[in-house]
Amino acid sequence: MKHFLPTLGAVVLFTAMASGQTPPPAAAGKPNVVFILADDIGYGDFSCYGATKVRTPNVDKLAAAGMKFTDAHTPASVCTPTRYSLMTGQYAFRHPPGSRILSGVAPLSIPTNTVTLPKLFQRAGYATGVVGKWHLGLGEKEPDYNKEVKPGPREVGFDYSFIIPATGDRTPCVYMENGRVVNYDPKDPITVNYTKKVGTEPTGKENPDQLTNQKPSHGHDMTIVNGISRIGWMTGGTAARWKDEDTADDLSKRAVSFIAQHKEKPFFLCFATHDIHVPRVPNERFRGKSGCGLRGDAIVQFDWQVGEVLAALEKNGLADNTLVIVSSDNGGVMDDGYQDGSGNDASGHRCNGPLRGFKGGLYEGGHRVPLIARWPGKVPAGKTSAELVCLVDTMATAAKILDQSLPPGAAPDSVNVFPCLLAEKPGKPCRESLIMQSGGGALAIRKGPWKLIPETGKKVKGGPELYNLADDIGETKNLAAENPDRVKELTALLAATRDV
Ligand code: NG6
Ligand code: CA
Repeated sequence: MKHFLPTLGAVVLFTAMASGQTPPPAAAGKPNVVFILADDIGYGDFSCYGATKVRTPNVDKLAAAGMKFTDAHTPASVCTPTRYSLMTGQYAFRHPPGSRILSGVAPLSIPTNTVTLPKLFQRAGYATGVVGKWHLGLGEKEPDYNKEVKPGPREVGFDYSFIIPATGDRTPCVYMENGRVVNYDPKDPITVNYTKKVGTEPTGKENPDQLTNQKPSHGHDMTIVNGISRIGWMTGGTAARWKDEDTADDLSKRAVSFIAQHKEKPFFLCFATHDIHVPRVPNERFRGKSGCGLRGDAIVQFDWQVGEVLAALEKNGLADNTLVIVSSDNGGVMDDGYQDGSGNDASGHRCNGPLRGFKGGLYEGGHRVPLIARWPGKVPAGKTSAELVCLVDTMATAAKILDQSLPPGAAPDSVNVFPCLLAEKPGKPCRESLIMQSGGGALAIRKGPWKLIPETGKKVKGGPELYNLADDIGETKNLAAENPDRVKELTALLAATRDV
C-alpha cells in the first residue's frame, strides 16, 4: 500500500476548515494580472518604440516602470490564432478551428476540456474576467444570439465576460455580458448570417448613400450598422447595437469596474481592446489628437484606455501588486478595409517602424509586436530586453508565477519566459526557436537570429527566404542561396516542431 503524506497546504486547509475559519486564499502573496491586449497595434505605434508623431504617454510610463521587449512575437499575424494560442499555450495550426480568422457565427474554437490560461488562474484561487474583443467563436454550433450562448468565455475559464463577439467590423454589432446580448429586446430578435443577406436593412453594396460614418475600401459591404457597413449581415437587436465612437468608453468602464470589484481578491483580467482595429472611429475627444489621421487617433484612444486601467489600479491601491502587460494580437496595417485615410493620412508614421510587411504576413511587421511588462519590485524598471519571447508563452510563464503545475499535454508550445521577465541570466535564451503563422496558415521559423520563410510560406514563389535579423531587422537581404546548410537545418526544425 502506498503511503499518503498530506502536503503542508492540505494540513493548513484541513486545520482551518476543522476550526471553522475561512482558509487563506490559495493565491495569497501572488500578484493580480492585467493583460491589455491591443488589436493590430504595430511595432512602431508607441512612442516608447520609436514613434515620433503619435504620442503614447501612458504606455511610455508603463514601459519606464517596467520592461520593454524588442523581440516579442505573436504566434500568428492575425487575431483568432494568436488569441487561441494565448489562451491555450498551443500553436493554433495544431488545432484548425482556432487557426483562421473566425466569423460572428463560428462555434467556440477552444474545446471546453482544455486547460486554459484563465482556468490556470481559477485553479490558483483567482477571479477571472475578459473584457473586449473575443473572436474565438461562441456556442456549440452556430450561436443563437437570442438565447444564452454557451459554451463561451465562462466555459473556458472566465468568471466574468463583457465581449465583442467577433470583431468591430463583423456582425453582430452587439456586446455580450456573461453569455447574453446586452440590452436585448425579445421583440426585436437578432439574426446573423455570413453567407446570405437577412432582413431588409440597407447594405454598403446596395445603399452606399447610407454610409454616413465610414465607407469601405475593400470588402466590408454588408449590413450597415451605425452608418458603417460590415462583414456579415444582421437584422434585429436595434437597441443593443454599439456605437463605434463609444466602444473605448464602454469597454474601459467594464475593465475599471472589474478591477474595483475585485480589489480584495486576486484577479486576472484580460482587457482586449477594440482599438486600433477597423473601423477606426475614435471618440470626438480623440479626433485630430495624433496629427496622423484616424488610425493615429485610435492609438491615442488606446493609450487613454491604458491610462484608465493604470489609474484604477492606483486608486484601489493595487499598482504595486499587479503585473500589467501590454501587447498586441498581430502587427500593424494601414488600410484594412475602410476609407479612413490611413493609407495617406499617416504623416510619415510607420506602423511597424523599421520592419518589413504588415498584419497577415510572415515578415516581421506581421508578428513582431510591442510587449511591455510592469510588476514593481519584481520586473526591473526601465529595462529593455532583446530576448525572443512569444504570446504563446503566457501560459507556462503564468504557471510559474502562480506556482501551478501544468498537467501533461497542457500548453505544449508554451515556454516559461519568467527568467527573461526578471532579466535573470541575460543572454541565455528562454526560447530557442519559434514558429509564426500567417493569416493564410503558412508557417515560418525563427532560431537565434535566423529566420526562414520556406517557399511554401510565400505568396510569390522563388525559393525560400533566409534572414539574419541581428543585422537585418528589415529583412532586406535574402541569405538563403549562400547558406544552404542553415536553410536545411531550419527546414528540418520547422517540420520536426510542426509534426510532433
Ligand atoms: C480580414 C479583413 C480585415 C480584418 C481581418 C481580421 C477584409 C478585406 N479584410 O479578412 O478587415 O477584419 O480580416 O482582423 O475583409 S483580425 O485582427 O481580427 O485578425
Ligand atoms: Ca488583430
